[in-house]
Amino acid sequence: MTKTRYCLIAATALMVSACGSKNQVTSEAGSQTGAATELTVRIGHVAPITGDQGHLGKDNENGAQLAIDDLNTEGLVIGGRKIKLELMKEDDQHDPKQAPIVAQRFVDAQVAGVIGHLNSGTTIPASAIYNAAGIPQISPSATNPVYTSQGFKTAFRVIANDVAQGAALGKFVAESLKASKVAIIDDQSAYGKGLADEFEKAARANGVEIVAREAGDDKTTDFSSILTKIKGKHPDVVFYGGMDAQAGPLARQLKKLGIAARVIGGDGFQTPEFIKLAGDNAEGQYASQPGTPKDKMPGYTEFDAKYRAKYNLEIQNYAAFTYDAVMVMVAAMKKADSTEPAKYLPALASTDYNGVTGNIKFDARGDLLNGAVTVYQVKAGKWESVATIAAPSAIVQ
Ligand code: ABU
Repeated sequence: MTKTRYCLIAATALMVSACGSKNQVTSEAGSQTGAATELTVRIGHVAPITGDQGHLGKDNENGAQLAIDDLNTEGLVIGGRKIKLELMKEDDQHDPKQAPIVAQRFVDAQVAGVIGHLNSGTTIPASAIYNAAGIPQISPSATNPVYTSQGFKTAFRVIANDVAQGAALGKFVAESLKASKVAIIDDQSAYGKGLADEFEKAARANGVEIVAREAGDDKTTDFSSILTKIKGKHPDVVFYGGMDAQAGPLARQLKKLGIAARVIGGDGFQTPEFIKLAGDNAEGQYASQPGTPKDKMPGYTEFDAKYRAKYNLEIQNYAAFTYDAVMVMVAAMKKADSTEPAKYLPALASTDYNGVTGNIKFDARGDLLNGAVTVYQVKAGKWESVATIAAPSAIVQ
């Protein structure tokens, strides 16, 4: 009996806990052996659940679980079978070396699809493994353009990429902040360095002088030597390409060193955690987030209330994007009337779905079409949207 790429487990007294059992089906649900009427279909979710990005990873995982719970409550029938969805949860610790190991675990478990990874640095190496196995992957948060530039038909994201984000930030710094001198620091990750490169290109094209380009890494929390170098260059703005666990201390240390420059960066630190970590220098800082302003997203207010009620937590960042990613994947399964990757993949590629975050359609590479970028500023201790910039192109050339 040939194994399918997905795991269907009979939800009966005969239920088993792993694939490779006699309860697996060979093609569509109708060929399953046994008396089961409900089938369990596993979807993988992966993000850093432990470590300094654990709050972000858990936020994504919570968003995915909410979608799974909503879909199970709604009741799914696909291929003539009642379907119960199950989220297989993994932690890649935002480690590019760990990502392929987790990806192989999903392949071995024959998941129907993967939601993740959170980081570009993990999403990119893992995507080759999913592609080789024919398993659809939707990242809710990885924004480096390389992910969708590898020619993989299995790779999608529900968030605008960093070509769009870097261009929007470069334009904002020049036109809205009227900055003439900018210092750039990145964390040398695929995301942080990639976004900093895109920002640098766009800022220069808009007439901004780049007075310094420095780098820490994705564990750096002491920026004193970098900031001491930068201080003498008198930047109006310090751009940081990286995540909130680093951007928060960076903002705090700027003030301590008497540097008056504003901090600006991308979605990696447009979080409540940044505000907490930046302490008395959070106020007035800027960060962008792909998408329209959250309070204008079609289902965001309702989603936010549901999330808070279920988890007693505020959303960190990508929970709604992750919710949409699961919904888009399952909508494709429904449209194809199959949970088998090879069968629902074409339906996924032609997605036209109105989600919590907006309309989701993919271009030929799997990038979100028409993704806008919004810039937020911390005002009275909260992120408030201050500008929305239409993406010039969501496709890297
Ligand atoms: N988009 C920012 C955080 C995730 C990443 O792309 O690495």
